[in-house]
Amino acid sequence: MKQKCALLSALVLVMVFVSLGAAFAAEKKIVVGFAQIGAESDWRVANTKSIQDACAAAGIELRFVDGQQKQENQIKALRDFITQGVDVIGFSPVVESGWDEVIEEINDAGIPLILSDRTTDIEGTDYYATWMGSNFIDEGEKAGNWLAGYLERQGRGKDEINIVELQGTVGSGPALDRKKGFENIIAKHSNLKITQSQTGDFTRDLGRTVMESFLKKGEKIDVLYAHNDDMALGAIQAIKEAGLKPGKDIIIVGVDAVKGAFEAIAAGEMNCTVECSPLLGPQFVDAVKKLVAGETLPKITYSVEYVYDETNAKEELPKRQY
Ligand code: GZL
Repeated sequence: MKQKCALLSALVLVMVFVSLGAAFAAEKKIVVGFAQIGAESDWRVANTKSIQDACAAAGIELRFVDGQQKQENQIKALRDFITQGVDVIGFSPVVESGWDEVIEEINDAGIPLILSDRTTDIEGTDYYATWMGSNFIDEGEKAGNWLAGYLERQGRGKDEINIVELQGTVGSGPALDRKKGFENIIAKHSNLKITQSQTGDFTRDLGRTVMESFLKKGEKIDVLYAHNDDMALGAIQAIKEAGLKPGKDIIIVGVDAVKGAFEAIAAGEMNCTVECSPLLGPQFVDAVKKLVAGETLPKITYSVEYVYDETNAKEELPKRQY
């Protein structure tokens, strides 16, 4: 009899501990450290909001650092996350190179790493759990193909066309690959030439300043290809101040598909924007939860994206979230 009571009380004790453990596990908040690039563009602001909103909705504690477009700030934030022992680290690298050391420290600490939006030049894919974002070469090719088709439709398919290019942040994945993708297409059309190309660092102000310098050269400019809409919108100001009609005297192609680009296209001041979705928050939270649950994720997940111009921008504008 006594043995039965002892067994029963041991069983009850075990059940109490198990349920306490489960309750604790259920209670323990997931803590994520996210080292963001900065707030350089409407795209980035929307990207940050998407991640913050999704983490808040999921009850995830987000420790968010704005790197102000400086690599050293992001590296410091990543090291702080390691010291804090967060559950998962998220990160969008401002440039491709210079991350080897800190990434090794993250791997040595055994903290899963999610790469969001941008890429690094580190060999292989073992150093991160998953990458989510856009195919930047594809975006450059979409821009080039749209331009070639538009010129054809305008009866200018054989004209000598001078293109000026506003590049994104020097050394960043989107700047390198959007240039590469666009040039893949330009190479197929001998009448299309990039005559001037300079970085505008993805910002509106610099886009405007560099466009002013392009215009001051006095060379014929038929097209502006900007690696993001913010630089295109800044350049539109410079084109107007030079007494020219943006969207007419100079064809303008951007990337991101931010609201300002839709408004400019609807006003006839811009011609095309290639979508690059910043709304990665829900995908990011889904990946965090799966990693914490011990699941393995696909190494790459591309966003589904479209091209907008005067044929569809007006109708799409009211639906835009960023
Ligand atoms: C692209 C993203 C780029 C945007 C810019 O995924 O990294 O950075 O195109 C932003 O607007 O600054």
